[in-house]
Amino acid sequence: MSEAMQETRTASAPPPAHYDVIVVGGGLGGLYALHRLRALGLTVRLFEAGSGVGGTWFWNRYPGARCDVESMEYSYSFSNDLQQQWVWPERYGTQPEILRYINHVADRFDLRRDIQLNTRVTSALFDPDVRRWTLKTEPGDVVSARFCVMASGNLSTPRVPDFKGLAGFRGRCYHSGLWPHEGVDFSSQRVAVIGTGSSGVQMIPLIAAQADRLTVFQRTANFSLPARNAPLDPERERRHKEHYPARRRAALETPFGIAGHPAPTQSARQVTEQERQRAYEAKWAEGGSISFLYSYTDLLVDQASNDTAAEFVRQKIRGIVHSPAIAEILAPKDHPIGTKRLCLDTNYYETYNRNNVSLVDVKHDPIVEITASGLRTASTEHGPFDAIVFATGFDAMTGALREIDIRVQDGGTLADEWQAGPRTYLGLMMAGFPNMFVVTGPGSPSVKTQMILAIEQHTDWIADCLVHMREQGFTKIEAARPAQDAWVQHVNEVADSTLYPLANSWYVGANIPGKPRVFMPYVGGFAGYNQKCDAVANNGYEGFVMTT
Ligand code: N01
Repeated sequence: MSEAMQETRTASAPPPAHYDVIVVGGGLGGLYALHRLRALGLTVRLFEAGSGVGGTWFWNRYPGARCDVESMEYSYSFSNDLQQQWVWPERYGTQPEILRYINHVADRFDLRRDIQLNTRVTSALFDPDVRRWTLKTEPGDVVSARFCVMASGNLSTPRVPDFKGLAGFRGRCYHSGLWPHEGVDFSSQRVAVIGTGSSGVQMIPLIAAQADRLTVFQRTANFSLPARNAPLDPERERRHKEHYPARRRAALETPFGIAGHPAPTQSARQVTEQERQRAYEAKWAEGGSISFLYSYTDLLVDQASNDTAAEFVRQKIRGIVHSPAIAEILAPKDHPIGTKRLCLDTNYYETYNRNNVSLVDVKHDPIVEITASGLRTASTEHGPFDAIVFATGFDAMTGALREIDIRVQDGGTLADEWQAGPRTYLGLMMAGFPNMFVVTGPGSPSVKTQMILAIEQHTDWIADCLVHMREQGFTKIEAARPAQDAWVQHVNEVADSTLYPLANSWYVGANIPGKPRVFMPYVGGFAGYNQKCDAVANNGYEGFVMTT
């Protein structure tokens, strides 16, 4: 495993072509993997397509981009010094602030010397005879490694729908996930935004405030709750930091990987209408999505209970938006609340009261084509527009991995293997693809949790596994197909016992035409999942096959 360990390098020397581990992706997952695995004495090289580290937070620079998990939670826990010393200015971190934090981590832990930027991994080929992966990159590197750790992200493949006429649009086009680094000034412009997921909901109020006119094209109305962002109260910060390690441990015992929200004890159906209203009002005033979904035990599993929360939010929308007709378009009625990613906003619904903002319901009046100067729906010509902003989302969870030509010598590709939907064992490995780990892959809680906690849990598991292999003299590990089949079945059964599959969400790939409809994240809760991973490891890596 450690044939490259002895090599010494200087800053100017070309990197060696053989490593113990290649990490793909320089976001929060990849950086922690590099830090953790290098500390084991392994030679590690990290490839990142962008010109800087940060992953999601490097690319998504649209106006208003901000995390919807509170800053004190959405941060690394592996270094107590780091979490004690870093000061988050606001309740929810802005994109520039989070990127600053990530860069600080890269410097503080001296990660940059093993990171190669501007390098997109294009293929990975496993040779069973030598038990090594050979990776090729877009600038033309050819490197080999015993192990690959794919930290290529769950929401890292931006997607612009294949609209007729798009290439002929004479104005500027932007995607939320590929935002120009220098920013965009929409002053005096007529702007169209397509998409009202988390990205659209965050950017729309800011673009509306700057642009001359904004037209929003909404296909699915989304539920959004007030974030109630504010400067972080120093006393609250002090109290949090005083118990930081204990809070992090407590987070491991929760379904969403976030501590501080007492688990509900009652069904929404067990209490009176009055009591429910009081509870929802309190959560609405507090802000945040976890707290709201945690109002009752069964909001995500019982339609009638869910209806009570959904109706509460619909009434709020009707109360905020002055035009009853617009309020009805904005009030979601086609999916249970929380089954698409619940958005958090600052003045989202209020924005539709501005007289420079209009809303087009493209579910009932679909976009037919982009014209040279605007956009045509079935009934109307919209525009002219100076700019169209696509807040149309990502090829989520599988896109980044499927884009790399991953294959085993003389075998099929991972993309072929996943034609009917992703298949993994614990979201960590794929049967038939030895020595390739995934950080927060499909089949793990990933996007349904506090992502950084999920990243640390996965990476720690991978690190422990590599130590075990080194100690036992194993050079190859692979997920066993029966274990993977059983896990995939379990992931589906758990999802089917909830309301999640009722929504056309990116969790099921519904935003990508032709993508198989498979529920991709594991929604059985982070705590149980973590215990399962520990049990597997403690049981001799049950379900994995290791060979010397
Ligand atoms: O993407 P989305 P996103 N015609 O897929 C619409 C994370 N995130 O970038 O719902 C017309 O959610 C699409 O309509 P529909 C977070 O996990 C976090 O906003 O498919 N419309 C939808 O309205 C989030 O869930 C943060 O019917 C089309 C929108 O585009 C995930 O990233 C911030 C269309 C896409 O919404 C993705 O969010 C931002 C078409 N052909 C993102 N195709 C925070 O932490 C798509 N749409 C706060």
